[in-house]
Amino acid sequence: MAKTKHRVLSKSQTTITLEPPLNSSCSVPVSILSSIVLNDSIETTLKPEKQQIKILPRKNLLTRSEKVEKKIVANLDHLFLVVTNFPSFNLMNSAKMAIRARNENIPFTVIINKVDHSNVNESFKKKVKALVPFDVCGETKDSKKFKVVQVSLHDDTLMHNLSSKIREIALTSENSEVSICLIGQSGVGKSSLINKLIPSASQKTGKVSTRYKKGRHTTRESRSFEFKICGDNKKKVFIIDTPGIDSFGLESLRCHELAKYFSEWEEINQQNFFCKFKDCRHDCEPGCGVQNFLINLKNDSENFEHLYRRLMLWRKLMFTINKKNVENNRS
Ligand SMILES: Nc1nc2c(ncn2[C@@H]2O[C@H](COP(=O)(O)OP(=O)(O)O)[C@@H](O)[C@H]2O)c(=O)[nH]1
Ligand SMILES: [Mg+2]
Ligand SMILES: [Zn+2]
Repeated sequence: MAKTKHRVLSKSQTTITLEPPLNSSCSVPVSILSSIVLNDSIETTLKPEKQQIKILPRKNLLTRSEKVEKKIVANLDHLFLVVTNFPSFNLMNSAKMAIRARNENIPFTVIINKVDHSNVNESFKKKVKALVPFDVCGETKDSKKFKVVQVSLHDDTLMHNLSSKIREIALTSENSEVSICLIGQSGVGKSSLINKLIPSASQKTGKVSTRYKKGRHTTRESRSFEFKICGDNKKKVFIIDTPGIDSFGLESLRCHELAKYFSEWEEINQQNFFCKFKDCRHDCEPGCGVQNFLINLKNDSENFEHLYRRLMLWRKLMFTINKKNVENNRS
């Protein structure tokens, strides 16, 4: 019995591309096709009279929810959360993507693209930092996982930095095959970046409407491309393009998912800044540990601002969850 492992390189509603391709006598049954997700590992077993196809267990799965949950991509080693301010930046939407990644234990890097554009200014870059967890104890192992990289399609040095980042992720990974997915609103430049990194990719790119500052959906199909890292041929790196996600939707978002993404509150509490209340809003409650910690940072403007923005984002997300709960209880 010959067993072969295949990687799903692309997937649409009706078609699928596998690497290595299926044996000519095999096909993927429609019943399985709908369960397959981009970057799945599929095992085929050729028996004399029939074929067997199964999806191997996933190490993680990125989903978004509208009315129903939609699976985007599986088995990621790293996520590039691509943001820019042309089209306009949507913090809540990006935060939702980051929360999902965090909860699936997928390390992510925020990629600020189009730094050549005047909208991508310092105040915008500060806003973006709210996506990156605050590092309570200095350079911890975890904090290294969440970084911000600035890039522009029109700047070779910055593009080189992005390639180096990919190389670093690949070389520090224990896996021989490393999958990195680009995710973000449409028009942020995901496909353009991939085309620049892997010229053979030739992904379609779109224009950002100046009037609405919104990107158009040009990438309808998700697709994975092999990225060659120089000097090391043992590692296989796959860079994955996804369609723009303008509404990530987290209808099913729960408080415990927020807790994992905002793990700094727990860390602050462990450093003796205990909140007195179990359900503290970290607002103006007397004796709130997070507020006390924040006050202690007053002379450190950069850290103060970062933590303050994280706090604001957390409150906004909590507010959304609580509002939803109240609405659900009413109906
Ligand atoms: N100014 C500028 N424009 C860019 C940059 N990267 C991409 N774009 C433009 O942004 C538009 C949308 O790009 P696209 O790759 O289709 O975005 P996607 O929807 O995220 O895949 C295209 O017109 C690109 O030329 C950049 O670094 N700077
Ligand atoms: Mg695209
Ligand atoms: Zn508190």
